[in-house]
Amino acid sequence: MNDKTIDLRSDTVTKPTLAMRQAMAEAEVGDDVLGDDPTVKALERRTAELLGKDAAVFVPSGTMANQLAIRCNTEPGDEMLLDANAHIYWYEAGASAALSGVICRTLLGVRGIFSSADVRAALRPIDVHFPPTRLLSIENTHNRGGGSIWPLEEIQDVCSVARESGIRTHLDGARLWNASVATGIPESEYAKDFDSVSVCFSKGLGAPVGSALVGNTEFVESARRFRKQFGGGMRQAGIIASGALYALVHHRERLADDHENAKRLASGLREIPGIHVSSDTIDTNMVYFDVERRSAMQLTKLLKEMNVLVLSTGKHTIRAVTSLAVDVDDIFRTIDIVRNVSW
Ligand code: TLP
Repeated sequence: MNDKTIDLRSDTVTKPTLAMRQAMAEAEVGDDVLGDDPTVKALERRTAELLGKDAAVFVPSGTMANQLAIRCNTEPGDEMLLDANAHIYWYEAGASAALSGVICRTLLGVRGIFSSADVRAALRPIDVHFPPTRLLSIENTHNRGGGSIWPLEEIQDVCSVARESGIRTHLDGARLWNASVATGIPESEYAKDFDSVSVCFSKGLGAPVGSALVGNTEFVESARRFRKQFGGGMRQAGIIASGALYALVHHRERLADDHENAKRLASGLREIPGIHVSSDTIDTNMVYFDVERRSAMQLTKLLKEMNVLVLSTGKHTIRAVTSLAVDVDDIFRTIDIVRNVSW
């Protein structure tokens, strides 16, 4: 038996390559809280350029980038509009309430994508009873939406409704790189309509640690203050920023391979009786599927015994994510193993 573990739990499981480790070992560093780390500065400059914004701030995680954006764009008691399946709503441990005192109002999107009509419908008159709606957040690609990509026109529409209504806008772009590689639309084009954008280096790009928050100069200055307040000021962070910079330069284009592998996996799974792939289209690197005969927990356990790791995300739903941790052979092996254990 081939005993390599195939890890499809997330694209966060990727490990730094030898060349990336080399770059990290050689990174020039300084005290970043004091503004002295040249590698962090280089990463921030490059990220801001790619996103077409004035500035960027390097942070330890995507969660911190999103939460800083919420803190900077709102005041306690404000309301934020976001999709009911947004990462910020599901997976950030209630941080928007705990750290920013913000109440979430959810919109029911399709695969994470809602419309400008949904935003309009959520708007209320200014009234002493209502929490002021101050922020609109979207996620692109959308994780629980199945790695779905927001159409650019929809983004422009929802952002223009927000702007007309004096609502600020944030993009959770943890996997914006995937959207750009899949559509050929540059990250800067996707980012254009937003006041703030978070991006991650530690997902499909394969860096061990790190995310960034981008926006205009004033916004990023305020994010730096809150980063310190949230405990995210790092010292010789150039070591990890160097891995992120390496990933940005060398691993963006190869995300297309992950997208091909996700399509391969979905089409193999579709052939298996009792397995239903949640969506007809696989936009990027995620495959969600439902299992008929067993609970998702049971199947996850059986697959683990066969060295295939996936995540159960619902009673009968499983998520498999492709990344540089898996190759084509792993995908075909996974399909065979699922076929053998799912019945
Ligand atoms: N997502 C993780 C888990 O938290 C679910 C994963 O394995 O997919 N935005 C989006 C859209 C994300 O998917 C994630 C991570 C984050 C933000 C947060 O990033 P980190 O984990 O760096 O805090």
